Amino acid sequence: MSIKPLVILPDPVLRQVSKPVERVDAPLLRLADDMLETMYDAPGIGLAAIQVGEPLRMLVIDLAKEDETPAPHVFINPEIFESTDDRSVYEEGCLSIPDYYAEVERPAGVRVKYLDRAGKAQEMTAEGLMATCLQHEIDHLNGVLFIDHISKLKRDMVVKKFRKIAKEKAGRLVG
Ligand code: GNR
Ligand code: NI
Repeated sequence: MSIKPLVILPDPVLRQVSKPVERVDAPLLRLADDMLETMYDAPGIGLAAIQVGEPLRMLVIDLAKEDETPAPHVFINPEIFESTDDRSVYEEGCLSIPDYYAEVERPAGVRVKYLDRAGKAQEMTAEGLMATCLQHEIDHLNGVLFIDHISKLKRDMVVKKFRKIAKEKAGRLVG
């Protein structure tokens, strides 16, 4: 297993629409394990493949607290087929937008179809943080970031700040 570098805003890779997984095979499961290891290392509670530069429709989630037994979930080709009308607000963050947090309102519950690690079709009904996290990750598969759900003023400020950081980093690399 290996920890992979994270793709950070404003990298245009984050805006790609990921492609469906065609077969659940050993290299794909290896990628899932690398994503879990990368997520635990960060640490984060979810990660989409595009965040490690792989434009595939796969995401991992583990909501277990640090003192709890790990509960890794792998979702391949996930699709939301039902959302509740009632909404909930969570303070979200993203490993691709380090150290920035903002409240986002989303449907409070979702039902998701996906393939598991065995390539078997599954359904999950999710509420609370799992529902929010699934929506945040499925957004990544479509090139959407949580800052797309906040005001344009705030979003423009965040993007500007991360552009500046990227420029400074590029400058240091050139020396
Ligand atoms: O680690 C993460 N925490 C988080 C908190 C609230 C809502 C969503 C998330 S997902 C995020 C990891 C990440 O960037 N996944 O794409
Ligand atoms: Ni994210």
